[in-house]
Amino acid sequence: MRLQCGRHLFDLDAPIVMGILNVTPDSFSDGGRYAGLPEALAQAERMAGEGAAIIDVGGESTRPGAAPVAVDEELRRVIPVVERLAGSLVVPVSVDTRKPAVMRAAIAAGASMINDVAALREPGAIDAVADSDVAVCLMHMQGEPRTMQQLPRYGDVLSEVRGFLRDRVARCVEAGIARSRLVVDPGFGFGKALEHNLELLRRLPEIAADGIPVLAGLSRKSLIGQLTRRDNGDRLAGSVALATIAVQNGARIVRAHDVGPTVDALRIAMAAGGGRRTGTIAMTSRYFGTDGVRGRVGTHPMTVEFALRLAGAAARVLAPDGGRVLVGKDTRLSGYMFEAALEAGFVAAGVDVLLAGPLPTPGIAYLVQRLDCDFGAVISASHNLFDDNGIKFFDRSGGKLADDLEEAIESHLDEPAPTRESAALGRATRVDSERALYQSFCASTLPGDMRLGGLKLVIDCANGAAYKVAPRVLADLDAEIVPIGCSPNGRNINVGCGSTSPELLKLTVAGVRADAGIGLDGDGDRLVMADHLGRAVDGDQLLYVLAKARLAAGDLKGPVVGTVMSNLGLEIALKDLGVPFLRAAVGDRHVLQLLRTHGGVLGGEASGHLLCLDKTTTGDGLIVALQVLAVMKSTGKTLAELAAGMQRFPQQLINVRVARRFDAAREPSVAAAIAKVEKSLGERGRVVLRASGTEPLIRVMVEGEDAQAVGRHAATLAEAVRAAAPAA
Ligand code: 7PJ
Repeated sequence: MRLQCGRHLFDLDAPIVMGILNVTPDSFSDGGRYAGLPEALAQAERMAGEGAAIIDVGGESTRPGAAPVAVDEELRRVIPVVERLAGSLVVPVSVDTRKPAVMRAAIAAGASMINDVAALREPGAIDAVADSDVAVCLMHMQGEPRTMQQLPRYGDVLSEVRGFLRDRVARCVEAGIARSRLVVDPGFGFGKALEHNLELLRRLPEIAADGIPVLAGLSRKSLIGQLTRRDNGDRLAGSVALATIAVQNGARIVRAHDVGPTVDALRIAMAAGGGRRTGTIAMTSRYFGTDGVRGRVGTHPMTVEFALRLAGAAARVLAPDGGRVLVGKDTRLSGYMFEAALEAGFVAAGVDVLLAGPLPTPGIAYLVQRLDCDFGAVISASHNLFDDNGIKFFDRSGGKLADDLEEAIESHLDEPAPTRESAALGRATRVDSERALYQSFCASTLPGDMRLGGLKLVIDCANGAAYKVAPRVLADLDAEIVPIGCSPNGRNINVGCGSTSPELLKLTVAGVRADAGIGLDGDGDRLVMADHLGRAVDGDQLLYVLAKARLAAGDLKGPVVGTVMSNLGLEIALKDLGVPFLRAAVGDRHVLQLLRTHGGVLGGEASGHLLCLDKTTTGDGLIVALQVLAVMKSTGKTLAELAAGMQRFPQQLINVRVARRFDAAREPSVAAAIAKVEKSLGERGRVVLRASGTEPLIRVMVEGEDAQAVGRHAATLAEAVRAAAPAA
């Protein structure tokens, strides 16, 4: 679960702590100690040092009975502090305010989050934050601070609080605030009696189930006094206990005065609970996703400054005593910037840099090993448009970094990039001619001394990383080539061409009467092909063509591996050949895992991310295309003829948006509907229900021979899911 927080991006898989900085003269828990600018700065730095991931600055006391503060007074208290903190702290700054004018001024002063106890209900508050990239915390409160604790009453406190938060989230989303910017908070102590607070804490998982990160503010609150009879200055143990329980019940952000002890407690809770990062807790943002660091260029973490630190951190972990790194990229304009930043960071850390320039990601994976480098770095955002970019690393064998190495790199990311003394710096070299090593490797994956003379091929490189290598390899093998999508200008990667937009490829193949078309994506790991009639041949069909040919040649090992979304036609066609077929979860790493477990060599997804493990260790679009061309060449058949043995079944996918995620297939009514559809489809049809990993969506997929029946069944099941979904 991610939270966008200004230019920061939090991965909330592990909880984080928000440190409280009160700059009010009357704050109930720290009595105005941080009202002066120097005291406030020192306290913020202390909390960041103890592991606070956000600092929350508040200039209006909301303690029960407190009187409101005038706008000018609040601005005077808060804005100078925010300006200073935003300019000097590494962690983002949040501002605790209800006033639109303060929100606007805070954002202008560099705040990354607005924490509003009134959930943006003041007129103008939504507008004040909508047109920015700050995170927003929406809190529930009954009544007003002055009177709220007098006689709080609820029918069902959980439904009321949750209903309120859902409504506020919906209004924010309507106003254009992305869900990825929102946080919700039940507002402990805000118009709630002890029993309400305890029930909300117990039932926090039900609020967290909505999929918006939950913030819990329990630190030093009066419920601790009610339970322990201790006054304000003596509530540390109670606060830490409540923070731990909140996190175990699904809170992702804990607001705390005593940052150090809270961080310790959460670290232990996470380790004991067997969180993914055993023994550690991410007290700063986690940057590495499944595909390295990704994002919008110019927005954290895709900035030049971050790339420099990333290089420094990677060098510390992957080449601590100096060594050698290979850096490759695709064709995005921002590639120049990130390449230079990585080069500087590596050289400064004493690592020699080989700059490969534009080269497919699988080409870098190959050359890291071939050129005996300690690790590799690729600058690419794959099939995304040019204004995104990403950085990922390979280990010395060209494989993905192990989790513990990624975590070690992350742990250095808040440190400045190291600079060694001048005698110990690395050197940088451009390695243009080494590209030929990868080209010959690609050519060597063809059987014997096969060449491609006599084939006319359209090659579409998506204006991306393969634009030099792919046409060169094919032409050197004597194919007649018609290159398209081979004129990158920094902005046109994946625009109207390549494997994600195959229309141009299909039209061109038919138009120039080519034998086949090859469409790669921006970083060259995905492939779609077109037959001589200009019809697309997708990943499932290519997998079938390769499996059949390998079977005939006697070198098909293990099962073929697809995913739960692979077309039923592939399964049936392979069954007819007597080839075992297994389905992995969606995602190339799951396919790879299953192939390894069962000793298979062929696998992949309809999107064209295919693996031929007998030829190469990673998904390589060009190498897979060469394998298909080899089959065409050796059988003398057209791609259309080769693919004809597999009948694609009509598929219908419906995404059903639900109020919160649930296990749809377990609901008796849905299960009954599925059973009915499955019975009517028989052996020649399939139903898949999957919950989206990131959104409250249930994906309903039906496959069968008759497109109309498939559409009807899908609609019926979608309706059954909708009817069974928990109420909002
Ligand atoms: C909270 C808050 C809270 C959020 C305060 C105090 C009183 N913001 N601001 N949640 N409490 N989001 O710190 O005890 O619980 S002020």
